[in-house]
Amino acid sequence: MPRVLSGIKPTGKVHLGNLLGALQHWVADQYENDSLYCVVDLHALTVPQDPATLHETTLQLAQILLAIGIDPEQSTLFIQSHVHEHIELAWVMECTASFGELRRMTQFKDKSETADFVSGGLFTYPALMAADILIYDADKVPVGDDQRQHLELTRDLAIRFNSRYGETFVVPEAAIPKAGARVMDLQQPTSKMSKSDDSPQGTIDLLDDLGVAARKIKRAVTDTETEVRFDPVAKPGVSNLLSILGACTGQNPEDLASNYTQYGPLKADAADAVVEVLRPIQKRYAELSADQPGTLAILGQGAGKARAMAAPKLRLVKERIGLLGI
Ligand code: ATP
Ligand code: LTN
Repeated sequence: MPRVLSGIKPTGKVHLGNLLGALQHWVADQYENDSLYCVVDLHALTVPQDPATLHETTLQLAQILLAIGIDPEQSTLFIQSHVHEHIELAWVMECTASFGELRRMTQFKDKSETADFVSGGLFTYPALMAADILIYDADKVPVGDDQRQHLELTRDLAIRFNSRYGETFVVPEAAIPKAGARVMDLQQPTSKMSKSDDSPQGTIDLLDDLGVAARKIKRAVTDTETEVRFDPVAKPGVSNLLSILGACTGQNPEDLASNYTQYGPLKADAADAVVEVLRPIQKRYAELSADQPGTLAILGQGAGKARAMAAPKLRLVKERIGLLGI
C-alpha cells in the first residue's frame, strides 16, 4: 500500500483553508493508503509561542483531527515531538541542504520580513519538514499549494542523499488538490487564509458558530463588477468563493461559475455549503473534547507505531553516512 504522511502546526485555530486544502484529503486518503498524520509542534516553535497556549492548542488540534474523521484504526496519528528521531534526521537534512536552497524558500522570506524575531529554526524549518517525510518513506504528501516549494526541496534532498550514500529514501510526491489548494482570506482575497494572521473576519475557523461562519462568507470582499467568472488574478474574491463552494461540494470552480449571474446567490450557496461541512465536525468535536484521556491514549499509541518505523530508518541513515555505532 502506498504510504501517505502529512503534518499541521498547532499555531492557532484550524480554519477552512486547512480543511479544504489538506485535512479533508487526509481523511479520504486513509482508506487507500498506509497513512501517518502528525501535529508538528516542533515546527510551531519556529515563532515565539506561549507555553500554556501551545500545550492547549496541540491537544485541541489532535481532537479536531479526530473530529474531521481521522480514524486511529486506519491512520497513525501522533505528535511530532514524541518521535525524537525526526530531530536527529533533521540535522542530517540541514547538512544535506545548502544555505542557498534554504534562503530561496518563499515562506521563510515572507515570514522573516514581517517577524520581530527571526529564529534560526525558521530558516532551517524545511529541513525538519523533509525529515518528517523521509523518515517514513512516504510516497505521497497531501498539502495545500503553499507547501509546493518545501516538497520540491524534500525531493531534491532525498535524491542528493541517495546519490551520495546509496538508495536510502523514497522520493515523495506532493498531492495538491484541484479545488481548495489555496483558500484566500475573505477580507483580503490576495492573501491566503492563515492560522497565525490576525484577520478574524477573513478567516473561517472550523469551530466558528455556524451563523457567524455564514455571515463571514456573505460579507466577503468581491469587486464592483457583477459578472461571475473564475479568474483568480482579475477577480480574486469571487474566484475564492467559487473555489470554496467547489471544494465543499466536490465540483469544479470553473464549471460552477456558469450557474451564477449575480454575487448574492453565489455567496448564499457558498455559505450553505460551508455550514453543512462544519456542522458534523462541530458535533463530533463537542463529544471528543470531553474525553482528554481517550485522546492522549490515541496519541500514545500513534507515537509508539511511528517510533517503530522511524527508529530503523534513522539507524540505516547513520550507518550510511559513517557515524560510529556501538
Ligand atoms: P500558519 O498561519 O501558522 O503558518 P497555516 O494556516 O498556514 O498556519 P499550516 O499548519 O501551516 O497552516 O498548514 C497545514 C496544512 O494546511 C498545510 O498542508 C497547508 O498547505 C494547508 N493550508 C494552510 N493554509 C491554507 C489555505 N489558505 N488554503 C489551502 N490550504 C492551506
Ligand atoms: N510545513 C508545513 C507543515 C509540515 C508538514 C510536514 C506538511 C511540517 N512537516 C510534513 C507535510 C509533511 C506547513 O507549514 N504547513
